[in-house]
Amino acid sequence: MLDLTGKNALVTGIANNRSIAWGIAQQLHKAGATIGVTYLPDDKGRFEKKVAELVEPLQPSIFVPCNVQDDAQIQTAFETIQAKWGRLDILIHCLAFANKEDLSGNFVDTSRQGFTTALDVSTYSLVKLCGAAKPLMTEGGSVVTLTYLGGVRVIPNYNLMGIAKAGLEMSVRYLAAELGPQNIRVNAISAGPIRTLASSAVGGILDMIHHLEEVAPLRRTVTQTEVGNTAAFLCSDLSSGITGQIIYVDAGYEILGMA
Ligand code: 0WE
Repeated sequence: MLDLTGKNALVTGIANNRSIAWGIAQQLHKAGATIGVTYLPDDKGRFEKKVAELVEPLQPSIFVPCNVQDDAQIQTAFETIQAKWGRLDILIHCLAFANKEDLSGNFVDTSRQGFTTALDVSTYSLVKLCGAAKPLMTEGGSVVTLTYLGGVRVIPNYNLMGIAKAGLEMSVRYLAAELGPQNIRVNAISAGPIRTLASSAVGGILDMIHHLEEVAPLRRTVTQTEVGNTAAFLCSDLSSGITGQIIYVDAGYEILGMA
């Protein structure tokens, strides 16, 4: 049975009710986990209010700001976890950002600043959060991050994010190898395209989704709940032998050669 009772789970990357991170948080909660949530703070606190209202039904015992570009915020967030929970079991990493101009046009035009920012937020943040989580995962743990096929194959316009995801997937393997002896497992879910705040800002996402509905083996896209259920599996003892893996939750699209 999938049972996460008694486990403390920190979920990053909830922006609104379409966020994949929100789908994951709900499924972890359903399986009995205690939920902690981080949010990206902004000047007016609008984001904080919105996310707080959304996650209220899960009664998160931790709700902390965490801009992963700021080491001090990461440190403070994990001090809160240490103080409130003492132990962390599950870390969900659902963070990515690239400047909009770097998600279209020519990849060769990517700026140094844009490259640095995208890899800082989307790739380095996993390494940094794992480093902060490690001392708190005293009874082992499970780390799950989100990736995309554009980190393995060339997908039009994914451009810089593809490089960030390739780095993220390789980070999963190095982290899994290094943290394995402490029984901390590290895996990624490669989700098919889903309409979210991030993807909706991308031109042509609807055409991509319609194409997928025609060619993917399951003839449909996947839902936040399906990604959430796979995350719950990866966080549970049902997956105790799995680490360092990239699991595709993409209605089968990845297997195709002429799609
Ligand atoms: O990883 C992603 C989205 C990542 C993302 C999206 C944005 C849009 C708005 C990162 N940074 C930003 N920055 C913004 O300003 N996906 C897997 C969704 C996605 O994004 C694409 C896709 C798909 C699918 C971009 C181009 C082509 C396909």
